[in-house]
Amino acid sequence: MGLFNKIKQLTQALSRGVEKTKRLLKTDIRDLFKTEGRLVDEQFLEDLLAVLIKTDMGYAAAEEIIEDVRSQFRGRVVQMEQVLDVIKARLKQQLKQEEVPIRTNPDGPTVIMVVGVNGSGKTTSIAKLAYRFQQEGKKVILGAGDTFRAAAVEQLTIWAKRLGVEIVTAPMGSDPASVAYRTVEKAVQEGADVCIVDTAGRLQTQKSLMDELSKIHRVIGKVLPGAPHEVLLVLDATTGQPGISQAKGFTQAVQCTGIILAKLDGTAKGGVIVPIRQQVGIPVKFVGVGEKPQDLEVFDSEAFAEALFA
Ligand SMILES: Nc1nc2c(ncn2[C@@H]2O[C@H](COP(=O)(O)OP(=O)(O)O)[C@@H](O)[C@H]2O)c(=O)[nH]1
Ligand SMILES: [Mg+2]
Repeated sequence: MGLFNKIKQLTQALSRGVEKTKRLLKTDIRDLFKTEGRLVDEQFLEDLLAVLIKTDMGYAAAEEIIEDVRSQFRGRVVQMEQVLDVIKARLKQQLKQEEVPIRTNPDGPTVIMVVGVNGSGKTTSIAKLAYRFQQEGKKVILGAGDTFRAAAVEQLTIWAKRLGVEIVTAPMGSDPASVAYRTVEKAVQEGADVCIVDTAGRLQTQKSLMDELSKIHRVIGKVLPGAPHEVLLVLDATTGQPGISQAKGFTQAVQCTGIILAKLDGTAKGGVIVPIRQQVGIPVKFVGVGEKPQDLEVFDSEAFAEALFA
């Protein structure tokens, strides 16, 4: 597939996820224009800045875009499309990242550990990942490492049954590191391709719970040197800007390798992906766009910027 078609396909896939953010941008920006175009004056730039900030992209990024619009169009009458093109071009640069969906292990199971605060979408994202790997013909094993709540084990067990994948569980209250250990061990023994370990939700400020994550990480590495190959941090897009400090805290405490931005479909604050990209030093690998196993899309910076204005 050519690059153009690939971006087009990714754009279509992402567009339902950014529906709410897109609607906000479209309606509010359109309101700034008349059919005969619009004079780009300071008032216009100020109003445009306010619209951009509403998406939670942050002041710095919005100001950068406004500078582009100012330097290109100030004092001229322009059409909306011209302005949107300038916004898109800058957004693409702001979001740019290496294309690395998932780092796989060529000599054995790829181990993925999933972390984040309570309710961010970890367990659901694991089901989505499992579904995605299954579609690729891969054998998946899940580890119910959230031993904190009985309901959490149950939830993942239901997903495992529905998807037809194996799951390793332990009674509530048991050591999550031992669940992780047994999951990876089983994956190695059974020649599974992918093994995904769930963890209980926690705050980046809870030192002992963050230490527990490091322990799980270490234990996984003992069963399989080099593992985990990915530590995915699940962020809730509806949290908006406060999610940034969460992400920073998590990446400092455990070595996260990528972000899944869940619940993008539920918010008009999809612009939050900009400060996430710029301030948290790890790539956004996937975005969650619904509650079903199919509702996980690969993040692509070009496609994302296109989808916002499609
Ligand atoms: N709309 C929407 N809901 C989601 C998405 N991801 C998760 N959820 C919902 O968010 C809630 C919490 O998800 P869960 O996976 O249990 O979070 P966890 O506590 O981090 O494991 C559930 O009701 C999920 O169905 C998403 O991408 N979009
Ligand atoms: Mg959970």
